[in-house]
Amino acid sequence: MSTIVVDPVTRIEGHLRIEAVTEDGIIKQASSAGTMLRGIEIILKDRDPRDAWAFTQRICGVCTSSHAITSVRAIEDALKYKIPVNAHIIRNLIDGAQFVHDHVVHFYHLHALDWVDVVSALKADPTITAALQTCISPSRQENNTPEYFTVVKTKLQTFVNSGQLGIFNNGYWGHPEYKLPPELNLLAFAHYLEALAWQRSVARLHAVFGGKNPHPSFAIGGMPCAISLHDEDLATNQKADTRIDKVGLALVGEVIQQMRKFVDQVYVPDTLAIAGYYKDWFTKGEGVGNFLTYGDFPITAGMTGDSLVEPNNLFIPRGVILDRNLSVIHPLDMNDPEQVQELVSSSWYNYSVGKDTPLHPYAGETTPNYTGPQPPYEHLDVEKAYSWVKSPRWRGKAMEVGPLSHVLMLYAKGHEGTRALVDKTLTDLKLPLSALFSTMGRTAARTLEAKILADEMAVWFQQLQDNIKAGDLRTHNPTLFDPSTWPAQATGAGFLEAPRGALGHWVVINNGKISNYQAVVPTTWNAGPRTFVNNVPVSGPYEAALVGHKLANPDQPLEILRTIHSFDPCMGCAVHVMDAEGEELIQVKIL
Ligand code: NFE
Ligand code: MG
Repeated sequence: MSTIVVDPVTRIEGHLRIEAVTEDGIIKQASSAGTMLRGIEIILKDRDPRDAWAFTQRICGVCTSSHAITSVRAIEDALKYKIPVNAHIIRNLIDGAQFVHDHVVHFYHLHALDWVDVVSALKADPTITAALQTCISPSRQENNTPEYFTVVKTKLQTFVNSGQLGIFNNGYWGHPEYKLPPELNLLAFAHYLEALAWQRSVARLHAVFGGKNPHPSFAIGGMPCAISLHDEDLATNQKADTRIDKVGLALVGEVIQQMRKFVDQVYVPDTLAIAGYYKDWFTKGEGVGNFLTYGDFPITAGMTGDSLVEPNNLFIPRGVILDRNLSVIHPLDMNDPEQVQELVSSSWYNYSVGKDTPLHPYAGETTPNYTGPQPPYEHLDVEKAYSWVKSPRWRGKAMEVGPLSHVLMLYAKGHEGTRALVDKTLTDLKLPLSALFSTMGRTAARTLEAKILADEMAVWFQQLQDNIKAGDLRTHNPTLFDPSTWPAQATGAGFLEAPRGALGHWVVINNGKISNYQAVVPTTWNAGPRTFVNNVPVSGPYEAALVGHKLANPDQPLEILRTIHSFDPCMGCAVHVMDAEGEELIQVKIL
């Protein structure tokens, strides 16, 4: 028996430590620890609920708009503020853009290097790479020539010759588990560089609607956007005296096309090509086998007037799938104390009701109580508390959230586009449906949902334009915001699907002030530590997914990175930081 420690796991957001107990190179038990504390929930106490969105989006530098919208929805739910249909559409577009942007960045800049050996690309023949590009993405008209790939290869050679690999330093280059031919490695590296420029450009959609990115500006009661008042503005490119004028809407349309093109011509074909070399990873990293979605993207077709978010009218449906059984979708109620709970059995927090009593977020508590060893330490005490992340549970069960849950829920509900895309992908790869329950299945699901949502964004954008042309210009309800009209007490739950999965905020308002605020976040669901039912451990998704991995070289635990990255961790979100004492060393220790 030996314990492998990876701390911090890199190419993620925030600070994550994995301790894996191995026997004969196979992981028998894994412990997932968030090693930094953040206290947004504490900061929000006694504040004006109208300000909550601005604070909560500082939970994270990645999914800033996700927290903002979720927070606004929680306050709107508490105060029964309905919003206009155009505001729903704009929020759909903002969240959809967040998914597509984030998934591409995750794939190329955070996860691909687990599968792509950058140094091997130096051996590639650019002519073959160009042919490969044409083969896997025939519709791509640019950046597909031998000359282009020669330039990329020279760039890479210059970089390597400089001896300063920078962000590629400490990669496990040459690891026997890298299986791609040099030409595919070069292709992926070229797209790594292209995706850097692409992501900067498509972030402009958030700036049109939210003023800036990250941390766009929002407000309760809709979207603070004025939409062009005149049809001719749309037609003639004349700048109107409004903030979202022709230029803004045209830019949104352009960005959506830019997103769809990159997803269709680069991201999807690259994922399929890479996955074809790693088919064994469609049977590893299964995880807990339970999947949860709060659901999101209000269906705006046919919607008129003002409305709250209705859980039964969502593009990604709400529900729970248990034991990989797609034939039953269990209903989920976010207000039911039996259903959404957070436990701190293995976390560095105290509950006034005792550490082993689960709490629903309305009654949630955030009382830090660090009981771990003082750094520098060799091990965490994984038999006791070992993480700043709490453990959310649905009826006591650990749930995976995120792209795989979204795609499975759409598939289980019979969404035609999803079914066609998933079935075609599996047929092309000659894999059964069960292949989705895996590390590579999770990664492929993220790619497929980027396509599903990018395509849907074009539909929402058309609806927005149709509404404007029909004279419905409202994005905001100006009669709201008056605290003198609020009830003395109110509770509200806001939900959203973020790129990493189900995000919920719960707020309790007393006499115009926040008396309790709890965010239960996607990475908390996935990264949370063990809980116990009748003393039997219930592992979270990260921990469960790592068990059974065989490490080809324990000094370079690439397999751990592959499976952890397949979830796209965001520890900033998970623990909601800055602890000046935090461990900063990049280290892999074999103890
Ligand atoms: Ni910090 Fe976030 C997303 C939210 S995640 S990135 O997606 O909410 O755990
Ligand atoms: Mg929380």
